[in-house]
Amino acid sequence: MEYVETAGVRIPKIGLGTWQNTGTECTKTVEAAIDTGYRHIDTAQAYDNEQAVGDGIAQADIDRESIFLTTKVWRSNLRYEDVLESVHESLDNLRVDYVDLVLIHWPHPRIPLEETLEALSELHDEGVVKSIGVSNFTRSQLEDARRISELPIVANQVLYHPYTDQSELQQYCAANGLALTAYSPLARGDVLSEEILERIGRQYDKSAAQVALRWLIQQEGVVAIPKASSKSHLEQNLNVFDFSLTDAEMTQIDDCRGPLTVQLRNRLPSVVRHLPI
Ligand code: 1BO
Repeated sequence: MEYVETAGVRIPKIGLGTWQNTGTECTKTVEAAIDTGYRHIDTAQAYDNEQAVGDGIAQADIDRESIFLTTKVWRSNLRYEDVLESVHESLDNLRVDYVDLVLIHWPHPRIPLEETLEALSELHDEGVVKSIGVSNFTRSQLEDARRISELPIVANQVLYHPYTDQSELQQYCAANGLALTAYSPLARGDVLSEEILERIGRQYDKSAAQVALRWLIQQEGVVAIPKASSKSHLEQNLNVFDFSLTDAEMTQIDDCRGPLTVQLRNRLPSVVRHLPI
């Protein structure tokens, strides 16, 4: 495993994304992922799967300290007291004494960041939150968070895959030593039949998915959290540290834009970001 190191925090470059994976299926996936070698698990209170994730961690043969565990506070819970309550509820759901990273899941246009960040800082002082970050923040929102926060903002988690352009945010994060975590790194399966990725993959005996993940983690500061449920996909997604893409291949993938439907779907986070709830 390789890591992104930021403000004294070591984040495994490949983690397990659990968005839209719930119940027993989620528990089995988390347990299988840990058995396969994953040491980074990503959940959120809004995913409605924290208990299932906690069960998976409990059932796996692993010490809690060996896992980098992230959860998120949903945007309707960003008032001071609500943050405290939400994180404590997450700890109960997950049945852990602390989480390694808590993210503000989406920015809220009407709740001051000062209030949310102060609550996160209190949770850090309490010892139940080891580090904090944000998700779905634009560069300017991220700059505000960094300016306001007493604690380092260690990561911004955003939609990022070969059909999105996050180059400006990636450069900003790299220049300032933050992790940029890519959710839906395989574009919900849309990149699996991308001809450019398949062609590059043939040179290395890798799948399109592995090339897409490699393209992400080969960029400075980038972490990817692909979702998978079968043992073979879990293994494949983790097996991306034994080859490197050339600069020319990285550029070819930078230039992929994908079908129009995917391009339109990629605009969703920026639309949702401005909704009050
Ligand atoms: C609405 C959830 C997006 C990924 O965390």
